Amino acid sequence: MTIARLLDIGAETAAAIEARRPVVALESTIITHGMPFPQNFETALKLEEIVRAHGATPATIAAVDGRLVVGLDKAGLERLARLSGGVVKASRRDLAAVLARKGTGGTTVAATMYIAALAGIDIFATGGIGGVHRGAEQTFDISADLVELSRSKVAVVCAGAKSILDIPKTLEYLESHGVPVIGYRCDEFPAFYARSSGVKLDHRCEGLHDLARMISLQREIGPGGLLIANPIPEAHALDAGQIEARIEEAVHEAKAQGISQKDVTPFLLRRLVELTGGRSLEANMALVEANAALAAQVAVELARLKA
Ligand code: PSU
Ligand code: MN
Repeated sequence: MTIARLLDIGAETAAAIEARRPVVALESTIITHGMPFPQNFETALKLEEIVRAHGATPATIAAVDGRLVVGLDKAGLERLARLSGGVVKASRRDLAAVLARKGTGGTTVAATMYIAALAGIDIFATGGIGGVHRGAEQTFDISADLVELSRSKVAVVCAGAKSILDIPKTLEYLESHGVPVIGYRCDEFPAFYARSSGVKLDHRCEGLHDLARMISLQREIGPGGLLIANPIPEAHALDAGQIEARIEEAVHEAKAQGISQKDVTPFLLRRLVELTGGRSLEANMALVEANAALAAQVAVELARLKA
């Protein structure tokens, strides 16, 4: 018996995987810990709609009642959205404990990548990945997302990492662990709310075909996946200086309140929404939608390459 016995793959997702049609995985910590209700539910539905509109099948992944579900239905998405904050944030190391108690939780980028790979899904869209936190030289706080990128053969489309993190250290870590980082039509790693971070990338890609070829070759080279950085659409980008000041404030508060470990990222995201009067939430929604659209287009191209 393989680990596949722990997966519940939705009928539509299973049919698409079986027929080698394009599928895009979506994470669920963004639903349970990344956005408030009801924007989290609206975004979850919108992402699925966008993936479909670009010719791929969406598969939102989560832990539900002790099962690893791949391809949540609308009722499942709504239930998770309403549980916002009141449910486990499940990274890879939490999966066994959550399943043992028949628990429910939003899966992080790390856990979602791992489950997507088990299900045979090659590409995954999210907003921002976890990374090396500011002050990591003291706290050692480095997201399991980075480790998983070096292990699971899944391409992750993100809008970079927000500067609640230490972006140069995050990129150093990915380099050490052999994870390719490709800028989609950009030369710098994007900073989530802003289109650039000042940190140069080694590889830039202009088109979908080129990107699909890189993903397909990285699948052969392995052992891990690949990170595609897609800057937030121009119209939704926030002023880098202004957001930076709010981030400093939120990071300072987290420290003062003794927020640590897995609570750090959700705390900072929540505080930023408050400190920016909702502007950070709006930007977050726009960039994750753009990532879903790009991931779906790349998935279509990848399926074509394989055929
Ligand atoms: N960054 C965001 N939104 C999010 C997250 C990160 O802008 O929702 C979530 C993702 O699920 C990511 C997780 O995998 O937080 C990283 O948490 P940590 O830093 O504790 O590894
Ligand atoms: Mn952490």
